Amino acid sequence: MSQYPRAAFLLSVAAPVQFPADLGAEVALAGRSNAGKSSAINAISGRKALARISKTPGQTRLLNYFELKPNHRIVDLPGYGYAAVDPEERRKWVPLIDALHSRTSFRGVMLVVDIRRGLRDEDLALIDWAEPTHRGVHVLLAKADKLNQAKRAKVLREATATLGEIATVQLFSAHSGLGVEPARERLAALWATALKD
Ligand SMILES: Nc1nc2c(ncn2[C@@H]2O[C@H](COP(=O)(O)OP(=O)(O)OP(=O)(O)O)[C@@H](O)[C@H]2O)c(=O)[nH]1
Ligand SMILES: [Mg+2]
Repeated sequence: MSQYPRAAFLLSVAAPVQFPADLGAEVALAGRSNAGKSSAINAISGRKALARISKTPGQTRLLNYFELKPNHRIVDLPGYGYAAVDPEERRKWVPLIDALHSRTSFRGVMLVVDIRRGLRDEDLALIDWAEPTHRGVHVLLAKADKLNQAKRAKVLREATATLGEIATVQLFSAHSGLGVEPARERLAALWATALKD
């Protein structure tokens, strides 16, 4: 059953003036290109075709907002680390990311990491940007179906040790459904996080 039967695409943001009203709560889905961000949005919302899924890395170029229920949004960020992205395009993202960062409704980040790559410096840099003492950060070790149980458990252990207190982490697979329910619970908790000063 769909967890968010009223989930809908809200708008794409290509310039700072286009953001939705800064009301309610929003959580950003971030991660490397091709990590599985759009697939995670679909799995968590329970709506198969809500966010676009690409076979070509770097397809999500804009900030795509989805409203899962009134005043509760998720925003699909452009994936980082994809070398073929034109530098001009990259320059357009910076003001968008800065504008997102200053929004009161921006409560937390779900960081999607391909479990076969594990946490890298670029992911830790993203967590820093999110200011984890100020906002909640939750890591999805995505595409967990690609590894056997022992390997999954090892990556989870290592990520848990690396993250310590700065973020929570779990196994996730949009394809098998592993971890979807816990991810929904974390999303609800992130939305509920009051901004700490
Ligand atoms: N095996 C497996 N493949 C997955 C899973 N989630 C996503 N994929 C595949 O990984 C590829 C990228 O998925 P997307 O959800 O488009 O990834 P993304 O992070 O949104 O990519 P960009 O928007 O291009 O940065 C697609 O071919 C998906 O089918 C999963 O849980 N298991
Ligand atoms: Mg995407």
